[in-house]
Amino acid sequence: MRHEPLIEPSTNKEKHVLKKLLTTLATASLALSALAACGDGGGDGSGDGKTVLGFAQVGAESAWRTANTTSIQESAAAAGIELKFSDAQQKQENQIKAIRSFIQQRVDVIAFSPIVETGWDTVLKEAKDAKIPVVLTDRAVDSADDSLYVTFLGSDFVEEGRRAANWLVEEYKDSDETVNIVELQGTTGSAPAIDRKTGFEEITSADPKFQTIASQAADFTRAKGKEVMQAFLSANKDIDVLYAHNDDMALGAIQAIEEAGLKPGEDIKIISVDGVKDAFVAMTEGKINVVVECNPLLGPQLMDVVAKIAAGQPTEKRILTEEGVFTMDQAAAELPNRKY
Ligand code: GYE
Repeated sequence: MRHEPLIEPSTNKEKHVLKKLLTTLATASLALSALAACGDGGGDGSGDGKTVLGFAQVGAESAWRTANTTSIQESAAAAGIELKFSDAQQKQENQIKAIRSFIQQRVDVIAFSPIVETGWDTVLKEAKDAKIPVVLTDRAVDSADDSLYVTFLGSDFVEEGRRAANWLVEEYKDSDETVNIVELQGTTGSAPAIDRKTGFEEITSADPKFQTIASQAADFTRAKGKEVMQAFLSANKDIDVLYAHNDDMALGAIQAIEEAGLKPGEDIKIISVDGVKDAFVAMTEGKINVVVECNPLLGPQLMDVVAKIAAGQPTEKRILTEEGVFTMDQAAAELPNRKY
């Protein structure tokens, strides 16, 4: 069967009009690809056909964060994704600026790890209006409008808090005495600080023998962990357990405990979260009792999501990372496997 042409010019004039139309279309398409190659159009900021990802990182506050950054940089390179990376140095305003700059540069996808949970709606609406999809990694935002991001890839921090408390319940199952707990919280207002506290309290509040006698933010850093632990030690005579929301704060606190003439891991039992190499070393030395793992190596999963989005494929709204719990007696066997 012969296919009828959609437009069949019969007269010379019609032929001329059609020729002109085709030339105009060809010129327009050339112009469009040139625009895309300029780096500010067509949703391809690089011009060499690569997907461009703008990533706004929290900072470099902990070993976890450093491992997370390396993972993202290495996986982007391996996946052939062009990465524009910005470090907000633990300031929300810097992260907002970075996101605005990514919008201006018209990157294909924006990903970021929100320092705190709230205050993102305005800038996320700007990204949405510019039709640039946003992926949340590691930390979530607290927003009523979940259309402002495509997916959230990261850990379940509430569950991590529960796992930390479950170890405690097991450790003290045969004792009726009061257990005095001090807590070093992560950055105030951040998802891991809020959720790790919530999950821990959910379990410990079921038994009145568990008493949290002091709880304060130490910003996820070693220096602050040490400083706040010193304050806890001088204000409280009888601390049984330290629950630190991350390893760096626990490692800082260990210094304070040792300087006070006490034995970390014995006089004061230590529960921590993350699972970085130095924490495993501390466990093999008997100074940390248990570490709840939080995996920073999100890069490969993030690049998969970015590639899917760039290809117009659907993604799940929530992507969880898989994690375990490690106790002192398992530390030596696991230490050689720790990459960060
Ligand atoms: O636990 C801490 C880091 O958001 C899960 O941030 C992350 C946390 C991690 O500074 O070490």
